[in-house]
Amino acid sequence: MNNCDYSAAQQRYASIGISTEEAINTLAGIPVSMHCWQGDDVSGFENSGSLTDGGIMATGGYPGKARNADELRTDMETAFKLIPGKHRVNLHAIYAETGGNKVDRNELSFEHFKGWAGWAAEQKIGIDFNPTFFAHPKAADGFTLAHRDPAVRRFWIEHASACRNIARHFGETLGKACVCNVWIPDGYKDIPADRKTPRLILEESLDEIFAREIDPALMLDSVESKLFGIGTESYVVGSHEFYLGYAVRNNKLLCLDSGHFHPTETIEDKLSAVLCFIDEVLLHVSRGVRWDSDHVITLDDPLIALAREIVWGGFIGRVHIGLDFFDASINRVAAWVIGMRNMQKALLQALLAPAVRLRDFEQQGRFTERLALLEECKTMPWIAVWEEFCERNGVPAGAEWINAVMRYEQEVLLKR
Ligand code: RNT
Ligand code: ZN
Repeated sequence: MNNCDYSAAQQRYASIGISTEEAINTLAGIPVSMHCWQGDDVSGFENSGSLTDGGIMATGGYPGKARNADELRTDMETAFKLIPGKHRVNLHAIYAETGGNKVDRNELSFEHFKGWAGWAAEQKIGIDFNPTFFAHPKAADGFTLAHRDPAVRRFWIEHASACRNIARHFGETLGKACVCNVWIPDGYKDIPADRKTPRLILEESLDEIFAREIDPALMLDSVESKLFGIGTESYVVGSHEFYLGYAVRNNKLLCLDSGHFHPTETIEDKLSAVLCFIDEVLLHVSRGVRWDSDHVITLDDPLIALAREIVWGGFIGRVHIGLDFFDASINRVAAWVIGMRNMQKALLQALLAPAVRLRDFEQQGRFTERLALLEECKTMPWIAVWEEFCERNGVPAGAEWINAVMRYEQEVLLKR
């Protein structure tokens, strides 16, 4: 791309009242939390249980997955070199570095994440965190925080508490609040006779976990709902209604994962609704294909619609954007790059759209013009602005990034 394409685009946007410079600056200030678990198919470093026990699954046998924290960090650094802007990394408790010692999840402490914290400080990025309630013998029967056995429940409450503490330390060390997101797999394969009791137990567990007040400048609690999972096809304790109610009542962040609703149900419409009642939202941007399959996000209509809601609703400061997919059938570094760049491209398109004009049309009942202009936006020269943004950030603007990943595959990944 050359400057003349950018200045032509700049002029074209100026003619509809949009400043491309402003869009670029705003985009530069929106971090996306890149999930570490795409790098190793959600394996983590513990080897203690099966992923499907948590109702999730990574399929595919693409070579070169990261086997330890150093490899995972190097892979993420490689991805970040191909993604414009400064972002965040989303970690799970199973990525603890315990120096070969077995440390059970209820005993984890910040000590085990010093390697990550040091690296994040060096990279000048923030960290987000997740307790891991799956792939563990104590989750093998499908219940964790909603377990009827108090001893099992205790273990998971301790784990969650340990994780909040780790998250707080990340926030303190890195000077950026760490979002600590609770997702549990609990539920039933077949028709339950009692939907109520597990929910009451879960509520009690959460109350206990969150009883300790932590400064929101350091750590933010969020809760993630789900509709169904593998082995929990008929009933999930932590449903959308459950956590929406919980978040509203207890002033928590609600996490909306785009794969956690009915297969044709998208999440863009939920943002302006839930943000009437809760302060902040966490997004797990994902792509379900027929089920919660966690495919890499593409620049599709749901993604564009979601980005528009974030931007046009004025919610940039209240929505924490995280990605959540894990495809083991393609190059994992490429999966990150594709997903991150798509999220940013969707945001850029939203930033470049004539939102004020569209709203004016709407207010005046001029729906023909609203639809016509919305469609015109799709083919405006936003790509020239994207390329300019990439160039200013020192990353490849177009498809050249793929060669960089393929070189890395040859030189590093295939040697693992
Ligand atoms: C599972 C949830 C959850 C996980 C990650 C690994 O359905 O989406 O967020 O994907 O925590
Ligand atoms: Zn998720």
